[in-house]
Amino acid sequence: MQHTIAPQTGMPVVLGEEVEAAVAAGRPLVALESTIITHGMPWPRNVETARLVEADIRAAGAVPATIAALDGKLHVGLADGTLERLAQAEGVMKCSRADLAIALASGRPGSTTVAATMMAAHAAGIRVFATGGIGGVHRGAETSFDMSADLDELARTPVCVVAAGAKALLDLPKTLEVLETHGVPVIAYGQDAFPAFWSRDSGLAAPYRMDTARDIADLLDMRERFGGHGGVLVANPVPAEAEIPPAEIADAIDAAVGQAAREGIAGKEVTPFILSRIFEITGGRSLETNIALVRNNARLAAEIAVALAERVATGIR
Ligand code: PSU
Ligand code: MN
Repeated sequence: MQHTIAPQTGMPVVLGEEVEAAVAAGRPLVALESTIITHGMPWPRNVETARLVEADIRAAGAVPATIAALDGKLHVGLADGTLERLAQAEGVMKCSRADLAIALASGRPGSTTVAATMMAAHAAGIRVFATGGIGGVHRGAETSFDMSADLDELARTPVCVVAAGAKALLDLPKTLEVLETHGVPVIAYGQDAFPAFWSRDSGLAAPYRMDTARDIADLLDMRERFGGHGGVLVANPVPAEAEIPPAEIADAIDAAVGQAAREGIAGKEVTPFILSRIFEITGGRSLETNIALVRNNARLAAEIAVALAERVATGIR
């Protein structure tokens, strides 16, 4: 049985059965986005990856909550058949903050980006969210003004996003500057450098470094005590054996970004276009790296969620 809850936000949220039980029992939960399924990876690797990621989270002792807009409701926790239909469907709306109410009001199916997934996770009371990479400030943003709504959402919504940094197709120094301006703590996990999605090291130092999930849980608890301020970005480097070194991915990125500009790709089409071009140019290697890093992020997010639940259980606050 699924129930519609009435969260503070008033969003029409439906919790999946397993998610509802976990929320009620205070068990650790990890939110997952669905744009990576509908717009980030090709069928059938998209649904295979979504299932692996959910299994990784369960193996680490937490409950996965994949989020999507369906039939005018924001579903938090998808049954396996629903996940598969979403992964195969044509014409699914890519929903960031601007699109979510349009999908919900019209009843059209919509997948959620980092921004929209943060909104839904917060409405459902989920504090940790795993994804691949966040959207950021695009190269050439000084003329195009293309900055992902993910950055704004991190500024306002108190959810911890675990990502492999931001893609090197973005302008990473500007992305870090905007996060700092918006008061978003950026923590590199287990290293000093800010990771660059397919590569472990962007060449930029991360503002902070933490080495354990416990330390991150301590930070999240402290931040929540400030009263509902924005999110935290945990930047978890791709596992070494799956990384594509910066010099090897750089040409593919330049070619894809250049083609997007020449073809006049704009708005929400930019990120999916560039990702699929890089997939083609690298002969599919970028997808293998993407899958490895998402799974790695899911495992760390689950550890953080477990550490948070333990703090509540032992009364540390
Ligand atoms: N990273 C990926 N695949 C993706 C995305 C990121 O490897 O599909 C998606 C995420 O949902 C992210 C979104 O929130 O792209 C950012 O899009 P935009 O730049 O239009 O905000
Ligand atoms: Mn954009």
